[in-house]
Amino acid sequence: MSATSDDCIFCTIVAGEIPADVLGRTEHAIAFRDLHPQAPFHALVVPLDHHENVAASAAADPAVVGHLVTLADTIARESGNPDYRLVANTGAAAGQSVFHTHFHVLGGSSRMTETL
Ligand code: DGP
Repeated sequence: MSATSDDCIFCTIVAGEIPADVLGRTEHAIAFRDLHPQAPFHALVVPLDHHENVAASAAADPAVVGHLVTLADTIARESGNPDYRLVANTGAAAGQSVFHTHFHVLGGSSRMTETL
């Protein structure tokens, strides 16, 4: 496990070194709007500690996944989206482009994008 990775864009957001539209933050995780939204509501929930995907985070500390799901539910409800999808792409062939654990939180329409 490593707490941060020098070349990771989400680590730079966690550190406050580049701006993000932050929707919530806990001692374990941060939530911010996706730069390229694929649904009317599209946020990312990201653990503060760097791991390459959700399985690696779960292996290091299973509670982290619970923290991410709880933060996702909080920001979805607070933004008026009690119905939402959580998506965790794992591996490049599955569409993962940022190799720091994250869930997409998608809401705001009946389909909530089926392509992610
Ligand atoms: P994935 O392809 O599943 O790894 O999702 C990565 C998402 O991260 C993608 O939807 C775009 C988003 N993203 C990439 N760089 C940035 C950034 O600098 N800021 C924000 N807010 N989102 C980013």
